[in-house]
Amino acid sequence: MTSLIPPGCPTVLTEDDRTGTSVETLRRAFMDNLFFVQGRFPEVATKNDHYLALAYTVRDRLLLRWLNSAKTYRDQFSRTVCYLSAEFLLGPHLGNNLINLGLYDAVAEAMQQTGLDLNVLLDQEEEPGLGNGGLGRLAACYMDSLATLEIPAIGYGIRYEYGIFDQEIRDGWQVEITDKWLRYGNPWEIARPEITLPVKFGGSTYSYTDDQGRYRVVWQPHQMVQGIAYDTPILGYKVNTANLLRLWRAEAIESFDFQAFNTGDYYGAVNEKIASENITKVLYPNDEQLQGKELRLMQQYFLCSCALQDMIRLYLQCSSDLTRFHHKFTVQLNDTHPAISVAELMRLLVDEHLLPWDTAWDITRQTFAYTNHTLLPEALEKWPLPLFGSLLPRHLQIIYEINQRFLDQVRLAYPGDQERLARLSIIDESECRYVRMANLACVGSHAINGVAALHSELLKQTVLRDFYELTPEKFSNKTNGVTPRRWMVLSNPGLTRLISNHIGEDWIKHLDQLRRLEPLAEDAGFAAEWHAVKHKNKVRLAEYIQQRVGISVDPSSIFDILVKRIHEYKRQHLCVLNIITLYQRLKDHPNLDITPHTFIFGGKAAPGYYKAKLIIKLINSVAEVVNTDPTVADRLKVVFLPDYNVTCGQRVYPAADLSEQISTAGYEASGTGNMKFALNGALTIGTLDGANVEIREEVGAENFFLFGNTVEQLQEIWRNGYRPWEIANNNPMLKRVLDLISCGHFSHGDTELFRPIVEHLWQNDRYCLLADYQSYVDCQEQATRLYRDQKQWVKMSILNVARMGKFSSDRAIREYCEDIWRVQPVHVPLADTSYIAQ
Ligand code: BZD
Repeated sequence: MTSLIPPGCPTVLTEDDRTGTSVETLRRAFMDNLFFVQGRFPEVATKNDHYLALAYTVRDRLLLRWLNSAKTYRDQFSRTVCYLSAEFLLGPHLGNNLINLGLYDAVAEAMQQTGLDLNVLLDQEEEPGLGNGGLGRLAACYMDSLATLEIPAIGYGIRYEYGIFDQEIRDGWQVEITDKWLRYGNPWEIARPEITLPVKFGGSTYSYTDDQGRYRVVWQPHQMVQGIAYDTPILGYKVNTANLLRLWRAEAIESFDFQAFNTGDYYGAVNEKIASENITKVLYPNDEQLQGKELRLMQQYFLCSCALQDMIRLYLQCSSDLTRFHHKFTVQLNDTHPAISVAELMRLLVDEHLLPWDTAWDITRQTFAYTNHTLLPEALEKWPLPLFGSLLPRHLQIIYEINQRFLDQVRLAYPGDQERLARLSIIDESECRYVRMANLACVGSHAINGVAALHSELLKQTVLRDFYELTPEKFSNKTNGVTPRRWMVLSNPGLTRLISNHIGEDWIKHLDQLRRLEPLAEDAGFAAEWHAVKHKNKVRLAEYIQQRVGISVDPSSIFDILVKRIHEYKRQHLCVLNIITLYQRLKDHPNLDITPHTFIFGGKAAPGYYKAKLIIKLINSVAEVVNTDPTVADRLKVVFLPDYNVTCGQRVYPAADLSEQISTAGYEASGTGNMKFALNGALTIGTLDGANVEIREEVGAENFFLFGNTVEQLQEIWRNGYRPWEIANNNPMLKRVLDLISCGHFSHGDTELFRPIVEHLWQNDRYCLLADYQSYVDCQEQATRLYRDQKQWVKMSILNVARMGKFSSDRAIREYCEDIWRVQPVHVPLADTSYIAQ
């Protein structure tokens, strides 16, 4: 193990204390932190003390790289990517940082010498759940890749006091528990109370002409809060680059408190404080009732205002010429949640920094790019005008101005086309009036992208069609990717070792190199090792299931896994229909020779989404019956893993045989779980939806279980009048399955409980479960039959992994860098600690 400090370099702190990486140094630094940071003797230290002492030991080693990165960027005034996202679903830091530092084995050894088990300490970490699902996790994978590729980047987000709720299952139902992730402190962040920025809300505006004849607008807010920065270093894999994740927490501004206090309104002052702090209190779940939630709009604006003010602050430290702002910063809008940034940057440039409108508009458009993550029309954000105007009166004026100028251009391009004008307008004038955030994002950005090839095509044909026709050159596709560091190296050490033993370690940074595994797919010895790794991972998951939910599952059965947020379009209930079909077959033919099958589900439902919660209840109800029926005799098992999160995902993906990616074609923008499964050697059963299409293209149609109607076929079905009841009446097994649910077989005789689900399937079936049912059941049978031929299955598994190189987030980030951000890597030189002395 080499020291980070070059020989001969004068050290102020001894290298051993903060930067050393030998086992002995790590062990000593850990003991030191246990004593001086945690204030504990080894005899009385708890697991959490041990975890924190280790976290601080690791953090010291991060800080060295972080400060060097910051210094390098500052010295070079490096072009920087700012990733603006209301969510960053990071997952636990400790293991990931150990992997990226290359210190995992050394620390494991140091802990062992101290009589501790690193795995136990890793389990102590409470993950920051600052995201709902795919969108937030994508932001985290992208931060990892940006640092690994040595791209200067800042992630800007919100430091929610409560992240996504913890899920408990009681009597089969989801119960939401608040996520107090900060309860025991967060060793990975550094508070920056000196980086504090004011954010205004409400009030009114007035205008005047200043003494230089300039038209000026002043916003007199009703409320003012301050954003305080909390910084977390994001280290790249085996590089010196550590980028910044800057999350903002809202706080009352003291002078406001005192004002109220002095007028004798003490409780008013306290209320003001509470109201301010509420802004970053809780992450909103991704349900559809978000529109109209004032606090949500406040959160969004708070994030954007803090982030943009911070960028301008950093810019002005090095240059006073704001007209070149977009040369220093390129800002990616992660969906429309931060789209109000477009109006905020205009406000800051025009009102506060006195730039002419046209100059400011040029800068703004060249600064922003927008990623869309959904095709669901009801999920497109829009804010009622009265709400928007009362909270952000100046922004509404700015949006009107942007819109007027934009619509003038549209009129020139499409004379007389009033309908198109109405569709393109940032203001929805139908019924009650709204601000359409996707329109604002499109108008204010120089680039717009979808997150998988199919999704990007459908965007152009559906929700963003008019924008595509107007400015086709802005549109591109950037297929999502996932980081192999967390999703293979950290979570699947067995597979990582096996692969690296055969092709070296380059694949971890250059995932295309996995191709070199292809010839090994025919190698019996390699296949046997591959199988052994998967089996071991399955045994580990089986133990976890036993301990977590008390269900014993057979690691030799096929592990068929569906983990993701619960939503009707993701069709968890289609999987349930297949389970009931298998159950019914076993009841009809008790001696039927079926492949022993373990179905594993996991995922949270938005608290306000009743149908999704009912689907969880249905899964658990079916599990209860199937798992205890003596006729089934352990050949079928159904498990619902509570509180699915990143930590749980790290256990689940490596243990999967079959990955369920069964959304209705045209609804899943991309999916990223599909990539994590395939990278860990699971075969996919899926529809032609989102990135499934590209995964199948890469791994080969013969190594992918495809079923279901395509987007075009579904369009045809709806055009001809979709009649799900006819499908059910003409398919005896399907009808029996639906009837079995309706008659209360899984609900202790209650015939009402699941009626909302079953009735919807009979009568409307928006997500076409019945249209895809038979194809799915047949495909499932084909997959499970093939599973009996382990030689063939393992070969397909190896080929899947070998051909998944495209789905690294490194590839995705390289594409963003080249096509959208036009940003180059900046090498951070090996640790120079000399300035620590200054
Ligand atoms: O984004 C998801 C899509 O559904 C996936 O198909 C895609 O792979 C990922 C990443 O691109 N979208 C979300 O996860 N969306 C949210 O979590 C969300 C959060 C708040 C409000 C609305 C949606």
